[in-house]
Amino acid sequence: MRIAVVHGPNLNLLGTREPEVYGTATLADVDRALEELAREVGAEVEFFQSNCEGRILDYLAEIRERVDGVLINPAGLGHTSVALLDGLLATSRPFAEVHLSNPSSRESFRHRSFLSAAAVGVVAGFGVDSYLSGFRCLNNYLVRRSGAAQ
Ligand code: CA2
Repeated sequence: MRIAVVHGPNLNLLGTREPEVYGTATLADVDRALEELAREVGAEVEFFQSNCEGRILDYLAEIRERVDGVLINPAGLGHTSVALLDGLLATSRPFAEVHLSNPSSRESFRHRSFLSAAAVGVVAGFGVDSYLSGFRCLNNYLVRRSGAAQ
């Protein structure tokens, strides 16, 4: 399976600020851990981060043909963007939503996600482990689904 990992706005700052909320790992550390996990489970992975919503939408439109699923930390866009939901749906590929922190235990404006209802699953609150669990679960889901389709 080939999975695209998308990191939303400001996640490039990971490990540099607010370590009490988001931990000390950098985005490069997260990507390295995912690369290692992908090798372990025999999956392929590619990464994308942007602070610009339009660039994320363009990327989603571009990967449609080459990936089987999308793992996304939408960051703040998850709470605000119907366009991001539409972009994910337009890929016609299953996606999983992950968050480092648990948005449900934070400010009320973080409680709503435009993506969650359309996601295969959501993992939140476990720091880098949210990404790793989300990746493993999404890969298992895609493998099972491809077997069932044959
Ligand atoms: O917990 C998460 O992963 C979030 O998606 C992170 C978003 C936040 O808006 C969501 O509610 C939950 C914020 C991403 C910004 O990341 C930073 C990392 C380090 C320093 C500053 C921002």
